Amino acid sequence: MAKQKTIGVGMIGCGFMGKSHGNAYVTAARFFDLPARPVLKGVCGLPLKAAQDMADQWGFEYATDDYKALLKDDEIELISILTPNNLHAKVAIDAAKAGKHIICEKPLAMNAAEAKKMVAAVKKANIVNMAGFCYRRCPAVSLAKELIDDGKLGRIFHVRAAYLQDWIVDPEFPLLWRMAKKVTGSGAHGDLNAHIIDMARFLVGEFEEVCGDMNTFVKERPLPAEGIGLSGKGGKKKGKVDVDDALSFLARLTARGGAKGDVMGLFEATRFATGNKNQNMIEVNGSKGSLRFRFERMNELDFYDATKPQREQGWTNILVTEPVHPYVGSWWPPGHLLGYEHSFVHEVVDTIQAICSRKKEVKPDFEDGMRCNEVLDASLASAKSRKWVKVKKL
Ligand code: SOE
Repeated sequence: MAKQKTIGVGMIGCGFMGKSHGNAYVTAARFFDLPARPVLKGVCGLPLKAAQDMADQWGFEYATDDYKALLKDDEIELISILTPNNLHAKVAIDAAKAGKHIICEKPLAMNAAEAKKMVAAVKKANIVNMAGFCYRRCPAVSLAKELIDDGKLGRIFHVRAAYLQDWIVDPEFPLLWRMAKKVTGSGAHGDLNAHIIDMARFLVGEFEEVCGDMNTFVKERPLPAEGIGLSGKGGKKKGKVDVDDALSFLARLTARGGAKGDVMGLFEATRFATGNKNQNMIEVNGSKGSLRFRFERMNELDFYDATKPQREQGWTNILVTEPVHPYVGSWWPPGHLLGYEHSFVHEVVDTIQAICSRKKEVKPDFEDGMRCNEVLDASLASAKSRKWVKVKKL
């Protein structure tokens, strides 16, 4: 058997996203026919023990607490940036200068101005760059895109999306980095609206203007005493929460091929939607039909085909597990469901294919990440001013 080409991988950050990307790199070549097999080289994390534990558990060759060590390693070609948001720009620009291909977690940057510098750096370095909006690569969302591009929905009227969680409803839940403005930029907004903004751009088109509202329901929380990531305990001392707990906004969008600003959009991100654990949902209504997706039922896509004879019209629930559905043919037989982690495997598959291709392009790229940051910036400014704000394209 001919020896398969390999591609050295480095990971910076080893929390929740470390596991998602680590698993994707380990799994991708086992299921997909890849032009190069990822090899886990180095992982960087703080404290060093966290990186060492990750290296041992996932099979990285070494651990470090200095990300520049990974950038100096000539055997590493592809880097995943999985740090808190305030480090994305610095690390990505350094990685681009070192000539590494990059997958960077979302939101790409703290704001659009910072994202613009990242876009410039990856363009200059001519490297493959992906912004980690994983939900695009759930097979049901990819199928929705195919159906919309095939014209199945006709002229688009509405896009309605919500990302609902409830993990911080308890006021005693500690003030983790995801609630500290200088580290995260914003709260539910950058964390969750980033995803649904990207899905709306993917499925429908570009944002023109927005009108937002936001609230911070719990203004002070215990500072974390122990634990990292999405869990951990609070201590006795309290700190001020300086980000939103929820941010909703109206929008006007331009659908591909449609009149400017003709589509009405409605978006909501909250960590206070009691009972909703990770309910990321989107619905698109058009002149010929509608589509809706709910992540907590991620293997299904609902389609209403209004072109059918009236007596046959009704919502069709498509179980997206047939080999004809995007990505599915490489997994299990029909009816064997996929999960959250598969969307990250699909990111890795498409990134490696791009690295080995002549065009060296993959979507969503850093420019898409910047477009999303522009919408985040505009809707945050609007929620503060309580006025409609135009989305400024940088
Ligand atoms: C936390 O709210 C979080 O982990 C997000 O940061 C992810 O992007 C989302 O997919 C799941 O929830």
